[in-house]
Amino acid sequence: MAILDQLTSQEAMDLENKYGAHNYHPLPVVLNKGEGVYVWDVEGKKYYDFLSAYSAVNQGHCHPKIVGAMVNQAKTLTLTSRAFYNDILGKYEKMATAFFNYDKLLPMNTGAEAVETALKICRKWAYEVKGIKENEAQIIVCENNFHGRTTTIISFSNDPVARKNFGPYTAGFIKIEYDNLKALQDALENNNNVAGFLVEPIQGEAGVYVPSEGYLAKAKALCEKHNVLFIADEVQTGIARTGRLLATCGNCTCVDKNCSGTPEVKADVLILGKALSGGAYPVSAVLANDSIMNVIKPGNHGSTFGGNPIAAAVAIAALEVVKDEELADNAYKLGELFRSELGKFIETSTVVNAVRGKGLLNAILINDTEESDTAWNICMALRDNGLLAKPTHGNIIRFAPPLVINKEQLLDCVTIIIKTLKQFE
Ligand code: IF1
Repeated sequence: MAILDQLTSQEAMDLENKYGAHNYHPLPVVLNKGEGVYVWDVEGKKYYDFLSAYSAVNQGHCHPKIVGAMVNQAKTLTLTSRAFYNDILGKYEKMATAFFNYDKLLPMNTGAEAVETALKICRKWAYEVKGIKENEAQIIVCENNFHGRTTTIISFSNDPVARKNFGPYTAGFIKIEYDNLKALQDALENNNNVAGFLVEPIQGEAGVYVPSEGYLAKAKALCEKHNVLFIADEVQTGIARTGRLLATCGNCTCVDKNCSGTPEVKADVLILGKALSGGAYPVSAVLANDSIMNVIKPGNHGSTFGGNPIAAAVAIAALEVVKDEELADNAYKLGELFRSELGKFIETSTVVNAVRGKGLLNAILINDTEESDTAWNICMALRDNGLLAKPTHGNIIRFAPPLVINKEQLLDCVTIIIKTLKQFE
């Protein structure tokens, strides 16, 4: 078999199982094409993509503007390293800092790298600006967080599968309950060594937990009161996914067109990834104002590919698509429709307990235990019915289509989802 011969699904899965590390348990479907809200498997079957690579493909698969920018840049200059300047990184940094209203951007590649970068910036700010004694800085995080898979990040995870046997763990983190302001207040009031509070505006992997109304704003206010950095991990919730440019925009109605940059909750440090590139290329970023970002000096931090020309070109195009196609507004309106339609079904369903989410980041709670395989079996049936989704923890199924989905396609997907759920009633 020549290496680039067309494979059957089974052949492709067998190759991955034999030659690839078993760090995933994918749904048994083998994709070889994507376009907008659709993906195709190697046998030519068409599916709605209701995962969007965990909210990386917000702009739709293979968006022509994004792919075009990537191809053009790839033909010109792919990588310089940061040993030299290039003619597109500054343009991207200028555009993105204006887009999100921050003074500066530190470019990285993956979401986890950006989270690690934010933690380093927070610690350095704590020692050099806040005046915490060196090596004493503490960063508050939430139970059931997901911020990536590096050793430091899993050090403050409470997911045993992500954490066990990867010790010794990085110190300097305090875990509190998510969506619990008293817990945050207690952690802040009794400890002058707190440097930052790292939080997901919606806990995606934990099961699309939307915090109480006002939680983020009050948490930010508590951080301000105690001179602690509010660090928003918008890797999954950002870039229009939740019906606003950022989840921390809250109820701000400027959407994309003329973002004033004064969201309901403006993070001191903003972490972006995934759809910052529209899923075409690894692009992540940390944004902050000068009073924070300027603690970083030459040699403190970096990455071979961080801010490379292709990443810069792709990110510019990806952000322009978000604005030009008003994806946040579309996500807001179609998210309302999605939850309303599923809500009607749930009223009489014995298999689904609830639907929750914001914009087009939603999840349904299956009426079974976390240990059951019902959610998995439902996703297998959804696959057979032409829609791809995957459970998060046990009995929760996340639904996150590309934000370019239109009303007709969304209602078609609602029909598929309800028809499939009825098979399990
Ligand atoms: C996998 C989960 C989602 C993230 C937030 C940082 C990162 C992620 C809020 C790190 C990444 C991805 C990782 C991917 C599956 C997916 C995921 F299931 F793992 F937890 F979305 F919920 N902050 N999330 O969601 O970004 O380094 O991956 O670029 O690891 O399987 P990354």
